[in-house]
Amino acid sequence: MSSRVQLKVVLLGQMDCGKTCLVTRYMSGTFLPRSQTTIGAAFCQRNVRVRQRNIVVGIWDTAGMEQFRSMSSQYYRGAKAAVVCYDVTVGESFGDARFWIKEVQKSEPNCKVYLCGCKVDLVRNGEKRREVDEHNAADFAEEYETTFTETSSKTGENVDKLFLKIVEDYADLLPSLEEDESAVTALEESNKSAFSKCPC
Ligand SMILES: Nc1nc2c(ncn2[C@@H]2O[C@H](COP(=O)(O)OP(=O)(O)O)[C@@H](O)[C@H]2O)c(=O)[nH]1
Ligand SMILES: [Mg+2]
Repeated sequence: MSSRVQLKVVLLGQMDCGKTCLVTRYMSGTFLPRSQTTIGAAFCQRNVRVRQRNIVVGIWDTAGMEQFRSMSSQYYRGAKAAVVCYDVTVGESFGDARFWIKEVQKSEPNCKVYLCGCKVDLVRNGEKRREVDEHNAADFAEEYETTFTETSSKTGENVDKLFLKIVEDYADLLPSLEEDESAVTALEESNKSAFSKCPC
């Protein structure tokens, strides 16, 4: 049975920068070594327990529309978090990140943005040269008031941590459990007094 999504997370970024692999690693703990273009609408859902709450997280992945730099407004609608990805070995993809941050901030001003440098394993093992400096990316993230991290979907580095932070940030904005309880108590009290006033 599917539950109602509370926390909508959207993935954004240049084609091939690693978005689908990031979602796959988080959802199933696996890595797809072959390039697979996301076909059709990609959506997945996961229940996460944080701060003594169960939160239903829905993750939307782009379906190739990113190559035209045009996502439908429906894609952004209601998103509470956006993971804006780039490839740490492709400088141009970092330039694109700026575009996506502006797009999401324009469409959903309350959506929290997380900047994510993907494929960091390629520079750690010397397979590829880094084209995006970590400090520049961190400064850039600060300028746009976003959170910054570098991940590898191949090794799993920082992947769970990134999504856990997204869910925790969301949970921190919810009314506290005590407030929920006192609201329920207040409601019960008001119901009681409503009954006591009942003429029948
Ligand atoms: N080494 C390495 N390759 C990656 C990583 N993430 C994605 N890739 C590869 O990069 C290519 C594009 O990845 P994909 O997730 O489909 O990109 P998308 O178009 O942004 O969804 C694929 O061939 C992946 O196997 C990573 O963390 N490390
Ligand atoms: Mg994809």
